[in-house]
Amino acid sequence: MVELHQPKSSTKSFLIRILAAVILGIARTADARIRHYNFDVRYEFKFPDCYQKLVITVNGVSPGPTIVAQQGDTVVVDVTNDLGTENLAIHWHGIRQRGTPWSDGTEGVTQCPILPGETFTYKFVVDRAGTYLYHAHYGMQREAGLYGMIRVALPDGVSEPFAYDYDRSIILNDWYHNSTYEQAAGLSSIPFVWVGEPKSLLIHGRGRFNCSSLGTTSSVAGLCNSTNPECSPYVMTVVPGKKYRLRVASLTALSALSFEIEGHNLTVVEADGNYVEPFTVKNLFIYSGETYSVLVTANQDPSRNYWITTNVVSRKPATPTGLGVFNYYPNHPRRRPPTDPTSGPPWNDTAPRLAQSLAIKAKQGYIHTPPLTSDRVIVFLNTQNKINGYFHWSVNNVSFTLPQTPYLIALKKGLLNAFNQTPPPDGYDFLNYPIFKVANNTNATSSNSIYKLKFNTTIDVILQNANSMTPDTSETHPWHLHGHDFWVLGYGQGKFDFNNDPKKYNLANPIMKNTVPVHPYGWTALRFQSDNPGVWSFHCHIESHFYMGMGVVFEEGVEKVGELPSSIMAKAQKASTAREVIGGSREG
Ligand SMILES: *[C@@H]1O[C@H](CO)[C@@H](O)[C@H](O)[C@H]1NC(C)=O
Ligand SMILES: *[C@@H]1O[C@H](CO)[C@@H](O)[C@H](O)[C@H]1NC(C)=O
Ligand SMILES: *[C@@H]1O[C@H](CO)[C@@H](O)[C@H](O)[C@H]1NC(C)=O
Ligand SMILES: *[C@@H]1O[C@H](CO)[C@@H](O)[C@H](O)[C@H]1NC(C)=O
Ligand SMILES: *[C@@H]1O[C@H](CO)[C@@H](O)[C@H](O)[C@H]1NC(C)=O
Ligand SMILES: *[C@@H]1O[C@H](CO)[C@@H](O)[C@H](O)[C@H]1NC(C)=O
Ligand SMILES: *[C@@H]1O[C@H](CO)[C@@H](O)[C@H](O)[C@H]1NC(C)=O
Ligand SMILES: *[C@@H]1O[C@H](CO)[C@@H](O)[C@H](O)[C@H]1NC(C)=O
Ligand SMILES: *[C@@H]1O[C@H](CO)[C@@H](O)[C@H](O)[C@H]1NC(C)=O
Ligand SMILES: [Cu+2]
Repeated sequence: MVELHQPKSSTKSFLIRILAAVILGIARTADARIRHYNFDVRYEFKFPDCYQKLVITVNGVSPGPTIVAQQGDTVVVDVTNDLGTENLAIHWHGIRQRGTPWSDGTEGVTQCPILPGETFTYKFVVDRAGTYLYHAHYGMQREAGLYGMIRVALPDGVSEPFAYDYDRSIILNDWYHNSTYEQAAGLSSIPFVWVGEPKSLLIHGRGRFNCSSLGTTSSVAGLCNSTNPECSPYVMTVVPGKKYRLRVASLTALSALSFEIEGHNLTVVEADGNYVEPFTVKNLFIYSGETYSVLVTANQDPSRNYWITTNVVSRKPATPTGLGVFNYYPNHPRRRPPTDPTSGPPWNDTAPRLAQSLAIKAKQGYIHTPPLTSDRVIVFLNTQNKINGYFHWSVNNVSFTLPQTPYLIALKKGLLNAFNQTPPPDGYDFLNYPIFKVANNTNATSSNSIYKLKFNTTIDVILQNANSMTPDTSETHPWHLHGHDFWVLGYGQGKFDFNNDPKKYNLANPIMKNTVPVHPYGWTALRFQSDNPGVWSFHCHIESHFYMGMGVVFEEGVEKVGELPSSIMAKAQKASTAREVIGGSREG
């Protein structure tokens, strides 16, 4: 195959290239492999930040093993729930699941949970090279440590539009010491107990909590042990002069982060699996659910090490800087950099974060232009509310709750009683809603109703931010769409202007992403094609916000979805279905 890439005659080169592309295309299909993984998911005592906690591991580790595949491969993951007393579901974040909507891993939306002791098989095609993630999508389980990376390589003979010597990956996270159960209980209590700021920031599963701050008792008992090797800092060893592609992802529960490698610039080349027109930053702002590739060259004084740091932005930080070591070979990996680590940019300065969002454009030569007009515009105003005295987040005054029966099953089987059939509102009275004022619309409604989209139409979504119930507070919310990439048409400050802002949309080279921030007191405009039959969640990727109702669900072309695998149905349902099949009253 490789010889075909070097046409002998330049006059014929064009035709040969086309021929080569065709043959390679066929070869690729023929070469597509099955990548089989077994995931054993269980609780284990770990010390990610030196403090002992029950952590959900995959095959003994957190972050879990990286799934490595090539474009066009089929990934098969047999997930065994060994959590003992807890349900489970795993979402493959950024994988569009075309033709396999039941493998999206969103409990309550596309499947029933995997029960303790069960093994569930996820099977899907990775149809595009790039950097993706996986993580738990049941309750607030992701926060307990079930997350990892998916790296999809280009087909043989195709290369990236940028050069590098080595490929490295890290996932950033924030870390709590309370269990997800304590947090969930606090969030759904009167009085409300907020989860608070994280205890530490992890760089690829490693952080450092100050054990001394707990007094001596816990150290003596070994519950907080600063010499535990599990919490020694993450080290990235580099060879002087070499260029690295660093895939950086964030799966924080709460925090927006600034990521830096001391003294080194970062050139952004990929975002959520899409090529970016390269631009250079000193610090990369990254929100939960996003992935980036940055290029970094080890071109500084090689006689020392440098800090890798993460810092909280957008919320007033109460968490120490996350630390790793950028280790120039042959310095000792544990050699402390001679400088003090940065505490990051001012947490409350939105301008550079908005500027970075605006700087992310699709790379020339890799632009998928969006349809120039849309068929439907949905405005999502996010507000904080109270419902019967409980704190919630709402979208257009509706706080999302999951139904008992997953939507995909309910819709395919015509179970009209499974969820509220009244569609939620397409907008809000944005002219009259005071986005800069403390939210006073107490008593929103809770609902599990969904947005039904006409199949294969162009949908615009305007995310509108507002003040929460706390004075002078508007948070950054990273919104993640399942089943799709969307075009990012624009960002703005203040209230979206229906008459003028659409004229400023970037229709020439918008980046496509699956996760995007809506900045404080700002708006973000997205466009996507409802061309993937299934039921797809669209929600804030902050774990506690989603838990408190900050999300919606889209249905599109569900009638085109093939027969559902019985594995996505609950044991009880399976049993009753089996009984009915025996009785001849329902198809399997
Ligand atoms: C969690 O831990 C903190 C101590 O760091 C505590 O103040 C908070 O109330 C706890 N509870 C919940 C439900 O988050
Ligand atoms: C750790 O906590 C102790 C006790 O509160 C304090 O004296 C010390 O300065 C802290 N260390 C760091 C690195 O913050
Ligand atoms: C702390 O961890 C070190 C290294 O694993 C171990 O040798 C030591 O016994 C631990 N200390 C306590 C109090 O458990
Ligand atoms: C980083 O980029 C800035 C702005 O382009 C430039 O001034 C600076 O010299 C660069 N630093 C390094 C270490 O390359
Ligand atoms: C950030 O907060 C500080 C006080 O903590 C204030 O002095 C500063 O003006 C604020 N900056 C912005 C951009 O709001
Ligand atoms: C909100 O609900 C609470 C409790 O259900 C009720 O007491 C209160 O009057 C309601 N407030 C408004 C503004 O409807
Ligand atoms: C609540 O908001 C409405 C506008 O939506 C406004 O008319 C009213 O004065 C506000 N009430 C309070 C107590 O702020
Ligand atoms: C939100 O819903 C509640 C309860 O149905 C209602 O009282 C309130 O007026 C609604 N607020 C807005 C801004 O539509
Ligand atoms: C969606 O519509 C476009 C243009 O109208 C068409 O090319 C495409 O095949 C359609 N896709 C599906 C999945 O029906
Ligand atoms: Cu949010």
